[in-house]
Amino acid sequence: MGNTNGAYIRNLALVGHAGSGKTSLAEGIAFAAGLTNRRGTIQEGNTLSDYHPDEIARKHSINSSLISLTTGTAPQTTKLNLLDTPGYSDFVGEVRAALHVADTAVMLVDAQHGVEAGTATVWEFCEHDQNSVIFVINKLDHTESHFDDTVAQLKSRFGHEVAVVQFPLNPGDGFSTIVDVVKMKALKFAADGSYTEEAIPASAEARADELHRELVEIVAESDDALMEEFFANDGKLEESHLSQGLKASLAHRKLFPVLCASAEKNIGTRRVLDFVVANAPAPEEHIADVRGINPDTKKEVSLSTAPKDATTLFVFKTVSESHLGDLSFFRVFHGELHPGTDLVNESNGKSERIAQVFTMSGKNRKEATSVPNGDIAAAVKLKDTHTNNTLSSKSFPVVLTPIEFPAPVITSAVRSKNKGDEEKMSMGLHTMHEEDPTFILRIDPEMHQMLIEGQGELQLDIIVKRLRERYKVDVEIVEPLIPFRETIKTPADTRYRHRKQSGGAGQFGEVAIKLQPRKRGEGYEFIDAIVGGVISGKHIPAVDKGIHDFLTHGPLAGYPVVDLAVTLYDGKEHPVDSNENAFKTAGKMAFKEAFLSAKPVLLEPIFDIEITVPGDHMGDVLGDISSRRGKIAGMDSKNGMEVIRAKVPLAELYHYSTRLRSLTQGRAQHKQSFSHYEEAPRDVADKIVAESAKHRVAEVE
Ligand SMILES: Nc1nc2c(ncn2[C@@H]2O[C@H](COP(=O)(O)OP(=O)(O)OP(=O)(O)O)[C@@H](O)[C@H]2O)c(=O)[nH]1
Ligand SMILES: [Mg+2]
Repeated sequence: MGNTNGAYIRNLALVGHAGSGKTSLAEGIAFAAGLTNRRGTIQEGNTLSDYHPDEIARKHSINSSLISLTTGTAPQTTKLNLLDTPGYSDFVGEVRAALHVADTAVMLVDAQHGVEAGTATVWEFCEHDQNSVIFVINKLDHTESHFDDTVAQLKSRFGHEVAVVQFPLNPGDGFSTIVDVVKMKALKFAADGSYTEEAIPASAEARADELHRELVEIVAESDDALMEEFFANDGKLEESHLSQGLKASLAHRKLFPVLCASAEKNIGTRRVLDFVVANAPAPEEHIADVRGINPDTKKEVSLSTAPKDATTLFVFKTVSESHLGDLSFFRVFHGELHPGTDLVNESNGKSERIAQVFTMSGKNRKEATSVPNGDIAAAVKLKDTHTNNTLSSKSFPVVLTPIEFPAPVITSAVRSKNKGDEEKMSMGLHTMHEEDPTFILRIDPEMHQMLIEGQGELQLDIIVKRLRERYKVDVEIVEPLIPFRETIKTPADTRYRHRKQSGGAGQFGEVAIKLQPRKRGEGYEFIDAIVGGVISGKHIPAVDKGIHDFLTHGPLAGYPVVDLAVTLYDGKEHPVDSNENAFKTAGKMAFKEAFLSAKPVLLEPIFDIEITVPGDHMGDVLGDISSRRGKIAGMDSKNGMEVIRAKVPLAELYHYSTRLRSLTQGRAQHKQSFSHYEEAPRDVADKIVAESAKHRVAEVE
């Protein structure tokens, strides 16, 4: 393999909307580079990257896969690290991780559907990580492919720096030829994916000239010297200047070239490979100066100041599965990594020995003797290292910017089907969180349930399936219990005497209390209004204590009681039989009676939700909100999308993101957060009260 300064490395993430053809293109590139001698297909379930049985069964990628390959003949070889990412929005965590370590995003766009929700989402990630972007318009063999419309959409969404480098000569059935406006040639593809260069047919010449000029102009705009040449030379650039300018403007996000393909028919793929080898930035051309934080001084440091023999690497993915083993995937950001090196995990201070490293292609791995700067590889899973950790040499401690994983959009509760499996369940789920930080595990102490949160139902279903396969724990996903509250609507007044005289010492306590509703959020208050010492001071706190039990388990349906005042204004005591317990019981019983006679109600949590939706789906989303007892709080427009704000009861929001996705073909997004408590409507409350009564009967039985 070439030299070790990283100049020959290209780190690419294949990204795009679900089903746009990323895995098929990766397969074609691996075949074109000679890594495989047979091109696998999604239909046959034999691709390099979708090797997991779940991926084969669903015909969609679920995990990102690393396919490393070498192309070209020595000494002019190039190493390509292709990260094939899943398009389903449930797995955006994988996409964010891949873009964090890739220099260039190869963004696939389905020529039939144009720019889709996934395209726009991934574009934002690329902006955040400042990736170079190459568009590949795929499926041009499809009879309903729309190349020109797709290009127009790309330009209007992502800017005029989107420039056509290739256009299809004969899209649709029989698609075989692409016109390349850098080479100014027609590329005719054969069934084996190879191509021959031919003269551009006369019918396409004018268009090729126009697109060539447009491309040259965008390249020239990126550099003053080129702009001068462009004007002095009648809109032309010398060939070497054009190719250098193209490379530089791609590296600095001043040009987003558009290429053509049919990944399925293996047309264009080889040219995509050649194009990225020639033009995609090498690691140091993409980010010249990698920076991080020194964990000791908390100051920013540049890796260019690190000693030559120091090493820094960043773990962007952790897997532990039977098909692959336990592996930590990483990119080297400084130095060269040799197996046997000791590094420090700067997030926990623990030392890790990197024992064995591998070059990966899908599930196949090959032991490597070193990993140079800029390269991506995997190591046998490190004991105390998780995704997002930086490992560095003792001589140059540094923490690199972590991947920003998205906040969860969906919450479910889980319960193990077999009693006694709870610990195994929580251990397994915890490990899976370490592997996939977008999956979050949370205990709800109030409702005593384990909550799992993530990016979508499919992600949670797969987690549960893996729990069964890997940890032999059977769990079921259930709707989380809603933390209702209980309160009263009218005042009440009750007197209660607790008296017991069976054998031994007696029990006596009598209290008279008044209940008064309070405003939302004002909580519980106990007022001592005893005069003349009818209950002695030492017994008064016992009355309050007796009531306290209801502050966690209310008399109506077992939910915490809130927002009322209790005034203890009268009572009686007995010189011998009165004690703390007697007054506790009296207080408790008096409260229960008073509470149930004071028009008790259930309060339910109301959430603020904010939905971003394209205008043509507004009506559907608004209708759906009102069917969920939601109230619209406001509407706005932002970046060509409509923003709806509403208040919706939590009880109506279970798996709302799934519903929103299906209502809008995945084009809407939402955020939610707790707002306040509000009285639940009668029918909702009646159902909850009846259910809680059922539970109580069951507990007694
Ligand atoms: N007609 C046609 N079909 C294609 C082409 N490329 C891919 N497909 C088909 O489109 C479907 C999706 O292809 P994949 O390669 O799995 O797409 P992907 O982008 O990896 O999908 P996710 O991993 O789910 O995001 C498969 O059925 C492919 O056979 C193409 O160029 N033309
Ligand atoms: Mg895929």
